[in-house]
Amino acid sequence: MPPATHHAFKALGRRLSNWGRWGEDDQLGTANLLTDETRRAASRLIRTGRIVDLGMPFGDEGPQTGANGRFNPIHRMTQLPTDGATPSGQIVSDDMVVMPLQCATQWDSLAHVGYDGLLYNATPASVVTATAGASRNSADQVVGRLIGRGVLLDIARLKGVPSLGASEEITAGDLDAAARTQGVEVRSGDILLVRTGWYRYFLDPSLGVPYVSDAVPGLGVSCCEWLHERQVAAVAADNQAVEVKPSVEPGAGLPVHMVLIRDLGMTLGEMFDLEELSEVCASEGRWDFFFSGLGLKISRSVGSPVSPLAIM
Ligand code: UVW
Repeated sequence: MPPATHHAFKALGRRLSNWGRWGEDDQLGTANLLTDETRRAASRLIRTGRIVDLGMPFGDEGPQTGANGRFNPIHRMTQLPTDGATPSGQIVSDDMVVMPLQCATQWDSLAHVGYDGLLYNATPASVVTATAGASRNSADQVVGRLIGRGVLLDIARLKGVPSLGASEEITAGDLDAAARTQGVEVRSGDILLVRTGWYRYFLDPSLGVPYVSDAVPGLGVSCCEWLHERQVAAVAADNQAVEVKPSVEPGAGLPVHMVLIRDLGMTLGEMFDLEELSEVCASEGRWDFFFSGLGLKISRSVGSPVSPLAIM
């Protein structure tokens, strides 16, 4: 295997880099492209008011297998209405949850992935510590801003299949073809949702294909430049990692993560449920909508659970 420094994605990352573009102290990356103007324009896309829920349930029915320290949420009660009543008769239930922030529908922050010791905007990886979490580029910096024009590119529909195949790569050409076929333009400040169809394996385990595994379809490296050229603010998909696994570049790990998160400063959304949205968009003949993806502002976190919505 060549030394790590020779991987092709690094040259691409250098070429597309947004480091310094919004200042040396910037921690928002391409979320800077979400402005008052993009939010105002997105609000005008609400026509019927119909909500399409794009999130997974956060429960023990989640997709995690225990691999990589990721498990499904553990929900416990901390107070029960049968524990006792106040003199007025008041009774109370409280609860708590223990979960990895990467366990279900989630945003990856700009502290989640880097390479060669650096995170987005030349931030040293040492800003993430075991006791303090991420003192820069954390999820809480950005997740309160992820709202705007959402666009769905439905690659499974484009290819006429319920789901792309295991390890099937989506190329920039596929994104172009989907946009052309659907008659939608991807513009600066959009939050792009890409449907592979893989979510069906989470919804229906009887299909016998693991939803979380090392062989999933998703974006290939050529999509990084496509997203950069169109000035996309954030990208999300219905699979585990947004990108294809394993990567086409041998030994590269997660090159799309590394280029998008570390070099472009782009927040990634994973495990979005795009099944109903695909049907609604097809039946309404429109592929853009008001998108709300506000995450949890967990201090110094590197990821955030999210319950995203499309409002039609
Ligand atoms: C890794 O597996 C590193 O990340 P993600 O969950 O974002 O795919």
